[in-house]
Amino acid sequence: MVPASDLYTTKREFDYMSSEGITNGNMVEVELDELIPNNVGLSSDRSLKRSLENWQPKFLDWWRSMGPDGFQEKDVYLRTAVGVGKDGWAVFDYVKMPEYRWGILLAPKEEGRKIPFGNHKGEPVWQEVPGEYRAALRRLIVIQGDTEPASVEQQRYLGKTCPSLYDLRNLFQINVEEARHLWAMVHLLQKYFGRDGREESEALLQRRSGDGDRPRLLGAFNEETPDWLSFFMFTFFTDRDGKMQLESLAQSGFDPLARATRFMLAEEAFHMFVGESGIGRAIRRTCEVMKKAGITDPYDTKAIRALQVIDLPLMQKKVNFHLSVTRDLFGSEISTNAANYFSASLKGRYKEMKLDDDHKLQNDTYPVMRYKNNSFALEQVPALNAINARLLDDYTRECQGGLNRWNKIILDEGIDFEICQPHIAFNRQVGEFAGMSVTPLADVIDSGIWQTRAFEWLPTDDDLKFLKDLTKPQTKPGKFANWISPPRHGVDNKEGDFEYVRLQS
Ligand code: BYC
Ligand code: FE
Ligand code: FE
Repeated sequence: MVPASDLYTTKREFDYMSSEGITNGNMVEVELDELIPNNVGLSSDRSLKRSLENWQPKFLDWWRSMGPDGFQEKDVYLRTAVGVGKDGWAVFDYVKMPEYRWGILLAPKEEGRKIPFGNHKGEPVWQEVPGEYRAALRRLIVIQGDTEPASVEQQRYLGKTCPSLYDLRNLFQINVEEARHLWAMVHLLQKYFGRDGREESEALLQRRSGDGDRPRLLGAFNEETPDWLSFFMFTFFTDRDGKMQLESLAQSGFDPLARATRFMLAEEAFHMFVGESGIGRAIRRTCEVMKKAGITDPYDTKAIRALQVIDLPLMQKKVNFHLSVTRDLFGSEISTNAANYFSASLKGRYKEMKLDDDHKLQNDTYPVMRYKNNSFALEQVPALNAINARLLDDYTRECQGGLNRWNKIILDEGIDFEICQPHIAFNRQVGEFAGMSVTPLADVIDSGIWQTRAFEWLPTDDDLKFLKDLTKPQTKPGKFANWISPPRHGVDNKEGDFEYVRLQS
């Protein structure tokens, strides 16, 4: 049986969209001939059209200077969303990236939609920003918007070391889609937040990932993505935070935000697929090469690295790093900000509509892991304050699904190794466990000792150098770098040696 993660991705995304009703219902015409393709009736909103068309060249300047380095004039086999319906979803063709049709696409309006949670539960959803929530909504949209270009900046140099044209194309697909997510948030800012919104849209193009003076807003988006294993880890772990956050915003009482994020979610599925399958392929290759060389000890890293594949302990270290940094993106486990967002009906919970409670949570509690009296234990706290903790729990469960599938590959190859999630308190900078010195197995230790042992748990400079040296570009159609297996299926069902990126053009 083909594992779910290996199924043809567009089908998965399409199934997701169908299950969420994104592809059903009455579709608003997509204005495809406009400078900015859209299904928001831009042609009849002159001032918004003008302000977005004014922002567009600045966006393109940003894309050219901070988007993929090189490759801008190459033909890339990309999927462009030209509509939110069945026919518009999967249109594949060769495109030069700066000519990609970045558009504004909202999931269809649900007639009669009612606010599903918070103090305004049951009221009709808002089509305009309620004055009292203006600042909070602006902040949520800006934070969401800031992560999108940040990830493009982080991935800027990866094209140069791609393991195959297939992977190169997937990288670029993700990059153009993250840039479209920026468009989605900029549309909301410019349409609903007037002058403030226009200023925020400019600032979104001015902050830079990792910059000392003007960094991106959230920690993980200022880290480097220096090699392809990091990229796959990022798309598995960090894009999945994106998914969880977008799912929460997709519940919002502010309907334009709910509709924008619902359509973004459909694209997110592909990003996580790239991460999960990428790591799975690297694991499979490592195991195969080990077996062929007669290496049974996964900790014989010297011998394994000599064969130019990534040892499993290093994969575990990368998991430890990306997972802990991404957990920080959920904010403090116990957070009054999150309680306020929820009570104000701005940001809900994962699968809010499927949860069986009053969706107001004023009298409920939720168990949150805390460190007290020298031990970790669950403590019941007011559910409203535990919204971030709950989302992090949902996220942890989802991650485990992927880890189980990777471990199945290792098991099937007959190698004795298991990739695990480090303890929730490991290496945290935000929230309950910020600043504690905790091992992946939950031992709380002296901070000096933690520092001297960090090399056991997190990638060292030597590890990163190994990865950097390993990832040499492989750009022959149908060929793959030594450290990674081919995927099971091509994009858009293309044959193995399909030229996903025309480097000669
Ligand atoms: N780094 O109550 P707290 C994606 C600040 S990823 C730096 O703990 P709250 C994507 C916080 O701002 C999804 N600062 O947290 C993925 C606050 O500051 P003030 C992005 C941080 O507010 C891959 C203070 O600490 N979307 O889409 O409940 C590729 C205390 O706040 C961090 C969203 O995040 C941090 N990690 O929750 C491309 C959704 N964490 O007020 C794209 C929108 C917290 O003291 N954002 N702080 O100055 C939110 O819902 C919330 O802002 C957060 C934080 C969940 C991020
Ligand atoms: Fe995104
Ligand atoms: Fe994404």
